[in-house]
Amino acid sequence: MKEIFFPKRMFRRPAELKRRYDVVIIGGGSHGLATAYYLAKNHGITNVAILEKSYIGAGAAGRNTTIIRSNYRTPEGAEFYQASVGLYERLSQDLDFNLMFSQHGHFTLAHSDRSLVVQQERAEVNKLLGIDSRVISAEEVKELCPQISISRDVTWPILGALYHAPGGIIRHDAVVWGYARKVDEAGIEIHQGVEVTGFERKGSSLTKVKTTAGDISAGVVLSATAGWSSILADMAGVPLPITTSILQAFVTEPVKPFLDKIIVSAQMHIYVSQTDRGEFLIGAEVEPYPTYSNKGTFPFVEYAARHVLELFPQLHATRILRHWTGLCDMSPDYSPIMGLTELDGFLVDCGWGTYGFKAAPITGVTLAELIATGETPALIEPFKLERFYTDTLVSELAAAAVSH
Ligand code: PYC
Repeated sequence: MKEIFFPKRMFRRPAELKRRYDVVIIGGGSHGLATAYYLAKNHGITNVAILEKSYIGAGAAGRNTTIIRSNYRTPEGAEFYQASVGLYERLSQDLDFNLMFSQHGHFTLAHSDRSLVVQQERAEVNKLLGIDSRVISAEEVKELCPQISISRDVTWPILGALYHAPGGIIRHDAVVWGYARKVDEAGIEIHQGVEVTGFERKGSSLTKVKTTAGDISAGVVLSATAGWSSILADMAGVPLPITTSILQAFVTEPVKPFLDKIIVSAQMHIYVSQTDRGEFLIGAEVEPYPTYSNKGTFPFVEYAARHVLELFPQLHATRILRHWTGLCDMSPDYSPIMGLTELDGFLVDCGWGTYGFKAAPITGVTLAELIATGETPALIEPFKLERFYTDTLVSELAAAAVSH
C-alpha cells in the first residue's frame, strides 16, 4: 500500500479530558496560552488543561488590531505595559517562532490645545518610567511620517502628537500559534471545542468545572475569556463590574507598502496601520452600547473612512476587503482586573477593554507567578478586583480615549 505522508502537526491530537488538573485555564486566547506557557517555563507546572470552546485565537486574540505600546497615562499601567513590550521584543527568540514584530513608532495625534496638554501629561509619566515618549509638533509628525497629510483645511487639523518610538505591530495569529506550540511541547493539554457550562462550589471554594466533555476538578481555575468574562464569573457566583461592547475594524485590499507607522487620533476616534500583507488596518472606538453581536455597521465604515482620508488622501480609491467586530470586556476605570476573587481557587483575568492583546506576555508571567506561589506580584497588585470595594481605582481613560 502506498505510504501517505502527513505533514507534521503543530499540536498533538487532544487527549481525553482527565478528571483532575493542577490548573485549568478557561480560554485559549493569547492570555490563557501565555499563562500556561510561563507556568511550565518559569515554575515547572505542566498538569494544566486549557479549555477553549471554539479554536485557539478565535476570540480577541484573533480580532484585535495588533498594536503593541506602553505609553499609558497611569504609572501603574505604563509600568505594566512597559514590561510587556520588553517581553514582546524577545518573544520571537523565546518561542522560536517569527512573530514579525515591527517597531516603527506610534503617534497619538492631538487636534486641540486640551489634547496637547493630555499628551504632555502622558509623556511626563512615561519619561519618569524610562519609556520613550514625547510630544512633537505637526511639522515633526510630517518629518517622521512623510505620507501623512498635515493640511489645515480639514475637520481636525493636526497640532502635534505624542510620539512613542518603540510602538509597533505584531502578527497576532503567530503569537497564538507560537505560544500554543510551546505549551503543547511542555505537555500541557489544549482542548479545543470544549465549553464550560457551569461550576460547582462548596461554601467559598470552587469544587468542579462542568464542561461539555465532562466534569473536572482543579487546584486553581483561571478565567481568561475576555468578552465572555462576566458570563463565566456569573456562573461561578462571582459578580464582575464588566460590560461587554464591540469594537469594529476593517482592512482594505493590499497596496504597496508605504506606511510603517501607527497613527491614532483620539478626536477622530480612529487608528490606522499597514499590515505586513499591505492591507490598511483601520479601527475605531468601542461602540457605546453593550452587545455580543458580531455584526458590523455601515456608519462605522463611513465615519472611519472619512477621517482616514483626511490623513491619507492617497487611499481614496482603495477598496475595503474585510470588516469585523471584536468583543471588549470593559471595566469602570478602563484598567484590567487580574487575580484572586472571593471564591477560593477561582482567578480572573478580564476588564481588558481594547488593551488585552498587547498585555499577553506580562499577564502570563504575573498570573503564572500568582498561581504558582499564591502571592500577587507587585506589578499586578493595583489591578486586583478588590479595588472596586476599596475605592482604589486606576483610571486609564486618558490613554484609552480612542478606544473607549
Ligand atoms: O490601545 O492601542 C490601543 C488600541 C488600538 C486599538 C484598540 N486599542
